[in-house]
Amino acid sequence: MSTDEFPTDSPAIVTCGLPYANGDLHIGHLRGYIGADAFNRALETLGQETAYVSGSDMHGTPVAVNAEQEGVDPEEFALEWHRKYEETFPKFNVDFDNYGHTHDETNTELTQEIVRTLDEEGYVYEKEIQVAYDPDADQYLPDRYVEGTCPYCGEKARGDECDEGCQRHLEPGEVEDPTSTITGNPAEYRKRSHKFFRVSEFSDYLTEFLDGLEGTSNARNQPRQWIEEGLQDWCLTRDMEWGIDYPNGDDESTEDVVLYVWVDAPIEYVASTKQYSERVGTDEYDWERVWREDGEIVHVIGRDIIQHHTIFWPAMLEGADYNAPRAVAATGFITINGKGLSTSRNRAIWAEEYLEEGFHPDLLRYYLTTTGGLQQDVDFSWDAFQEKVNGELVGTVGNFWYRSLLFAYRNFEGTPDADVSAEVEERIEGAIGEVREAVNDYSLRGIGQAATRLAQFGNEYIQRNEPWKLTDEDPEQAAQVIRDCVQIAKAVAVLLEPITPDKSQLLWDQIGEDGEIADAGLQAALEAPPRSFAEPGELFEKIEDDRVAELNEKLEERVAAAGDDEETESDDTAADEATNMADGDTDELEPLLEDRIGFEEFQDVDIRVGRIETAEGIEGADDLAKLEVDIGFETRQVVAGIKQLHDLEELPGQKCILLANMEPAELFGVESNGMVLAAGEQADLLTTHDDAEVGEKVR
Ligand code: B3M
Ligand code: ZN
Repeated sequence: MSTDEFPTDSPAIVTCGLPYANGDLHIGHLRGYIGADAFNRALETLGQETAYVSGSDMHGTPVAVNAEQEGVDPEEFALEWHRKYEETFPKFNVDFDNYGHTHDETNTELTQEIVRTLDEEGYVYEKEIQVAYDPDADQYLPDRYVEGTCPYCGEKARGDECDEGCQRHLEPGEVEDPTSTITGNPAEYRKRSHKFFRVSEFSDYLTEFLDGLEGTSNARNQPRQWIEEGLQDWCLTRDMEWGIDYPNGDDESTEDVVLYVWVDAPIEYVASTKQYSERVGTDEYDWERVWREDGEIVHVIGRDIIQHHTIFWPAMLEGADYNAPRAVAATGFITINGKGLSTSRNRAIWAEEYLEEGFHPDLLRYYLTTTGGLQQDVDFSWDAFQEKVNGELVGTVGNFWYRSLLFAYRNFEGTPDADVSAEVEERIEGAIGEVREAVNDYSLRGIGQAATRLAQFGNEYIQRNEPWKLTDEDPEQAAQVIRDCVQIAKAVAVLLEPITPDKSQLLWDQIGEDGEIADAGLQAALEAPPRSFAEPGELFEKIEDDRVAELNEKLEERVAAAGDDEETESDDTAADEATNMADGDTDELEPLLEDRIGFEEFQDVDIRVGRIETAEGIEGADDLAKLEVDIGFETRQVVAGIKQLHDLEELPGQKCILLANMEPAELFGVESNGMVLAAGEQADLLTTHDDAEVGEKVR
């Protein structure tokens, strides 16, 4: 890994979290796979050597439990889903260079080799622990075979993850009040010997690693806290049959166990790269250089698996003498109509369903990558989808493309013979710069916005110059304007290609370019298009209101059929609600409120200048910080959703603005007595700039 900006001289590898091969893919999955695909394509446009790999996650209880429910052998079950995924991804233009699976030979061998190395290097030891057991089922209860309460946040949790609360990984034996998911009986505990990885020895290494880690801020800030709290060693084995065997076959203690799924799953990133290298040849792409020397490793993941990717995985890589990841970009969750996506309640947009409705994949790609920043939760509704597609893709991009190319075709049979004006060239260069910056900031939305804004500029440019009036009055000037517009149209297509690869290709074809726009690179945005082209067609189609009504109805019906019951709602957790400040979607400005209030009503709001005295994280709450704020008369304890977005150590001493007569509330067991005001995606804290004293009222 280098610390240079992209493009660098080292090859990159982009990965996305492996889907468990255990059920249909939905929009929540797609956000990650499309996001990583778009990022990889964007790197390519910068001229970065890169590859994009992933694979199906075949092992562990997520697969074993579901296969058991269907009465099928886990291998057969997982392979069937794997094959479906292989078919589905290309339909969304998710273009993996290699898509393997964790049960194949490459991954099995590599996993055993890496674990053997860790063992030989002294990073593995054996320990007797209490393991949950169900006497009726006569079975040990690893991971999803057991449920209980999270010892960190008190939410309902699975054996190995606090999936509904603080998202932490849980070690065997940690979940409180364990119940067997097989019989519903309380679990018993039995002594078993298991292998442990000395993660605790990597604290200093990981602290330094996190300081240099790129990607999203949540992937640095959360693990820092876990390290501060003290790292536990990590149990590497599980009492089950389905999985990869521990490498030393003759060791009795590992006879009845397999490796924990989270050991072999990330190794598939390496195995999949190796398969790619073997296919194209190491001269073309060298997996060992990437993973063992100087590759730029970029992991795109869901925010629920940050711990695996910023603690366990880099510790494994370091222990086995592999290269460290350059970036971990952790995406937020997807909600549907403001509520948690729930596969059991059928409140999801399924990948196949989306396609069957006849929507082009690029529309969803655009929606998912440009609605909100990467680490924000993104709400999907058919209404918002319609608004975004009709407004930005049809109204701005499509409209500009079509009107400028049609005008060029009708009046000049293609690109007019002229040089691009200095103004337009500069504007395009600016947009290229914005894309470069966005890629280096891991901001997909930034890429999309650079392209859409350029199209918007194109619309204004054509409107301002009115070429339709010029064709008779000043044909030369008309040619100039249209020449500029064709260049802008081409540039928008080039810039948008990582997000809308098909539509960009179609535009590329329409202006008479040869080959693949994906191979063209960002500089192509400034290169002259061919002289002549055929009559263009419209590339985006408006989504009509009745279509949206129909889709909403379908969604409501199937959620109702699945028995949506607000009483048992567990997807929208307290944690999610408490962190709205960090996650609020600020892509579009919120509309202004119509209702006016009088000065007296405003007087009811007591806003004060404060000074932050202390700031610390709240245990179990990933986004919340506890602040002590001096407001002149007294010091207030306030909970704010800013932990991921600010360096807490830098806050003491800073002035802030506090809503003092806010009803007290309790969040994660901590009283919040007021609200600090902030704006924007990064929770920019409001403050005063001159002589306002602590305690003074804001009017
Ligand atoms: N299979 C799915 C998840 O927990 C899991 C990812 C593995 S990535 C190495 O999101
Ligand atoms: Zn928890």
